[in-house]
Amino acid sequence: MTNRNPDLSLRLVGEQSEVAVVTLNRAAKRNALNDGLILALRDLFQNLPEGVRAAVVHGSGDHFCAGLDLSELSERDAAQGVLHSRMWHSALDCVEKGTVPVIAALHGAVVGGGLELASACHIRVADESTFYALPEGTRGIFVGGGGSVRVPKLIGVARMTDMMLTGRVYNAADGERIGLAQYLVPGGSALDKGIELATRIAANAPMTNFALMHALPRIAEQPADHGLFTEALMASVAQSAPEAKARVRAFLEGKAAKVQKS
Ligand code: 1HE
Repeated sequence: MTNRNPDLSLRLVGEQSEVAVVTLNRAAKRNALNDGLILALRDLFQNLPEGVRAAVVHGSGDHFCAGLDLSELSERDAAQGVLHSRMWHSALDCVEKGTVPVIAALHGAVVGGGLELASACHIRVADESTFYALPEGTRGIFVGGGGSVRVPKLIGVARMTDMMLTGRVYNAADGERIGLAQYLVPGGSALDKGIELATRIAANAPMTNFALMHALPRIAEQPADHGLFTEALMASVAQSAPEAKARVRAFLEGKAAKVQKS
């Protein structure tokens, strides 16, 4: 692994070290994301160890992440500002469109760039202490880490506009209700739940995970006719993988789990 930034750590869990647990380690600064930490995230997700099949991102201390490190918001001209935002884009693209599904395990503040990081993940698990905000509006700036593309996909343009115009803060329960997180769990249990889900995801056929990460979001943005064609191509690729054939055969032979009523 190329990451040597002490503000970011990686540990492998699971019977075959198949789950990567990525920890933001800047609790004294509420895990605010400075340039070094953003680049370390990019490097880490570009170079996950072989054998890793799913990842969980969480924050140390009382908060997930306080967003952009405001102490680095120095004088930049327009071109430098664009390049800085593009650096965030490339790092968070490595999270969203990397090699494995990523779960954000949330607690405390998930604000500004912290929400942008969380929204680049595929699943968000929030504990009861979680709160969400986009204080960029009140700081006189704008989102720059992909938030204007990803957050409206979760909650819609109207809710994001309200968060930024009025400084509205959503608590954990309301966050789950509007779609900021898919799971709401008791205080202190988001990381455990995230690892549990990641372990389950790691056991999927790799082609299924690939299709969900790389085909589904693109299909959702295609015109229906194109989307249906892409879906057919992806379905055919997935079905023809030997692992899919083996899994279907196992079910037909009564050797695989049935879907259980929840
Ligand atoms: C920081 C940052 C930060 C804390 N950059 N240093 N994000 C924000 O506007 C959110 C700003 N932060 C907060 O509102 C609060 O810190 C929290 C609600 C997250 C946490 O509150 P609390 O009471 O636990 O901590 P604190 O006392 O406010 O902060 C502890 C230290 O962390 C303190 O430094 P210290 O040297 O005085 O101990 C804070 O200055 C420092 N700290 N947050 C720098 N964000 C790609 S564009 C994205 C654009 C954005 O993300 S804008 C939104 C930025």
